[in-house]
Amino acid sequence: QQKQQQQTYEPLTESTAIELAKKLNLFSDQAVLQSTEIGDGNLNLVFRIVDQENNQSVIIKQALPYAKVVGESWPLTLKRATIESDALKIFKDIAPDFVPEVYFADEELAITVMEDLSHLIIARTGFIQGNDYPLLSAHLGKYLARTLFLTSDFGLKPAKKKELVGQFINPELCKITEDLIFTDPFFDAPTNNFEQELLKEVNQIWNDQQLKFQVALLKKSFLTDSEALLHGDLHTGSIFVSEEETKVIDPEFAYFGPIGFDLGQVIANLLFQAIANSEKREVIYNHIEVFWTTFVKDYEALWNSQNEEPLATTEGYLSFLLEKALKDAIGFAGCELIRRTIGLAHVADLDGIQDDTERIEAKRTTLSIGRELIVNRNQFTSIQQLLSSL
Ligand code: SR1
Ligand code: MG
Repeated sequence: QQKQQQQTYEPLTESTAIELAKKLNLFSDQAVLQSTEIGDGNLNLVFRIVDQENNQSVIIKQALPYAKVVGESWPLTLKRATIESDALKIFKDIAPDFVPEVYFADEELAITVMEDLSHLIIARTGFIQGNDYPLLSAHLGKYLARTLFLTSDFGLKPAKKKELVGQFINPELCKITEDLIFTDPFFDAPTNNFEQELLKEVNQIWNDQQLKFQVALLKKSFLTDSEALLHGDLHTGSIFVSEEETKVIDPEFAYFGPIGFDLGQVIANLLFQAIANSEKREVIYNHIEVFWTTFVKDYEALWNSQNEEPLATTEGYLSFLLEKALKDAIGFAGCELIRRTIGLAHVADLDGIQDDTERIEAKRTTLSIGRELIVNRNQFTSIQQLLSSL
């Protein structure tokens, strides 16, 4: 009976988070703990628990049974907490430098207790404050080469890959992406959110059959191509950084999908910075180029050294796949650019532009680049070609 009571789900408060930390023996019995709710995302509670005297701290992340960004009217599975902690553990094994450590997870309470990364800053926030993170792009290229190769049919034995595909069936979170990225922005859906000044451009999108046909193909790829275990929501709000370190957090949208999806989200979220600040364009384009070339170099090294697929040595196979990943990434990046401009969930890079005329102009540019990337993605054969077309 007592165990059952302890295990019943209830949203934590700052004080019950301290009680939980004590119950889990995360700190010494005598520790004086402070707790602050620091969650600024769309979905979860995040508590930072600190023992100042002993300079120790942990993060307790808890899923809410609804989407915080909308409210209790949008119920959401608690199972995403387990998807997230399981994905973090797998990614930590594969790419240890770029993933926080999980200390404890509980499915019933929907919590993950993990390493406190408060010495770092969320990459989107840091960029908006005018900072740059010279190693970020190479780190993300390395992280994705490892996670996307080592969880694919090239890096895993067939039975293990299929077992993991089953473990990471994530229908509710995938449905959010299917709706918010691939569907709603292309129709007059109630979830959409955009300034009236953009109505002309938005109507053009809703009536653009060529664009919608290409979005349908990208959505089909997202629905059906189980290539590797994706992070699933790899925007710059899911990345902690400093000048030396990069840590990828929040993989609650993880599932087996097309590798271009994670790659494209990184590209799009870097592009928001280049569009919002023309003086940063060269720096950001350089990040995108380094990101892609590092990904290709490291993926190629893994392909040549750790491949489980006998056909991998077939001439032209790797270059075909990498070219396909680039085209897919460009298309998915285009979808991310459009949905963050007119869909439900926006980005502070654009919304934070104070001057109305400048902000609307930046959003028009974003929509136009988004369309070009989606419709023309198959014409690009190199990242340099993409960047010089922008
Ligand atoms: C209702 S969730 C809205 C967005 O926040 C998440 O971080 C995902 O990007 C999702 O699309
Ligand atoms: Mg998130």
